[in-house]
Amino acid sequence: MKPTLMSAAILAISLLLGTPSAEAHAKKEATQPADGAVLEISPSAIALRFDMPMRVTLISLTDQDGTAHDLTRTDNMQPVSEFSATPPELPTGQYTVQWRGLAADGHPMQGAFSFEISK
Ligand SMILES: [Cu+2]
Repeated sequence: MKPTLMSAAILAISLLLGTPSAEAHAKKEATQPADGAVLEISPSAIALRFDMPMRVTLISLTDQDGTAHDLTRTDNMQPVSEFSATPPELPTGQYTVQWRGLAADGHPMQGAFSFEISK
């Protein structure tokens, strides 16, 4: 086959097989605080940046005892590339943020990250 035909054939096959999941589309690009961060003060925001708009359907912040801390959202449940929510003043401890979302391409996504507040 000529190279162009070969490319076309490979493209057709990959379209038939579909896109490999999770890796190929929207992913969490960065978080605030960064995953594994050790902070000296309570963070002013809990934020996630995505490479395509994401409707965040659920986000939770829990401490080392499993106690949930309410986050105040500002996204109105709309798809956003930059999600941000405000936590209450948090005491020292270890925290985990868990989220679920629906990407603009229709794929459900989820993830988690952790940080610590240590004085
Ligand atoms: Cu996707």
